[in-house]
Amino acid sequence: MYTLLSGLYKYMFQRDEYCVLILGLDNAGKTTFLEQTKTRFNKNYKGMSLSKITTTVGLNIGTIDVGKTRLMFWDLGGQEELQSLWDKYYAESHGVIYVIDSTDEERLSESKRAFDLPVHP
Ligand SMILES: Nc1nc2c(ncn2[C@@H]2O[C@H](COP(=O)(O)OP(=O)(O)OP(=O)(O)O)[C@@H](O)[C@H]2O)c(=O)[nH]1
Ligand SMILES: [Mg+2]
Repeated sequence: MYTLLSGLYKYMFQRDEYCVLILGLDNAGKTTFLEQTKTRFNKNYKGMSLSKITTTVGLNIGTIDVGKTRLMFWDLGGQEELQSLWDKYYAESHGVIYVIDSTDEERLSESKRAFDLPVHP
């Protein structure tokens, strides 16, 4: 009976939660993407002015609900000295969004190198 009730409770009230990493070079547009996504999916969220976004040192966390699913985004800083921190988060994440500034051709190969960074489990 307990199993049945707890199963019903979970079905009714619990959301599936997934963590998604947002990675990419500094200035690629990760935090801007996250702000835009939050504004789009969270009805009452008054997005911050995009011009106020400054480079991320550390981590921004943003959450959106899509149906019964909750997505938690971890937006990490993309500066070179922060890239070594990316792999600390892989194990906890369910997916990765890799952001590339397609107009910044000069940094495309740098972006590829960062994407290929070795992962240390
Ligand atoms: N025109 C244009 N500018 C953008 C777009 N996305 C981001 N930007 C601008 O690019 C700059 C960097 O954006 P951020 O979102 O801070 O970049 P980031 O990837 O979070 O950078 P770090 O936090 O340093 O890793 C800002 O001046 C943004 O306004 C876009 O789609 N179009
Ligand atoms: Mg940022």
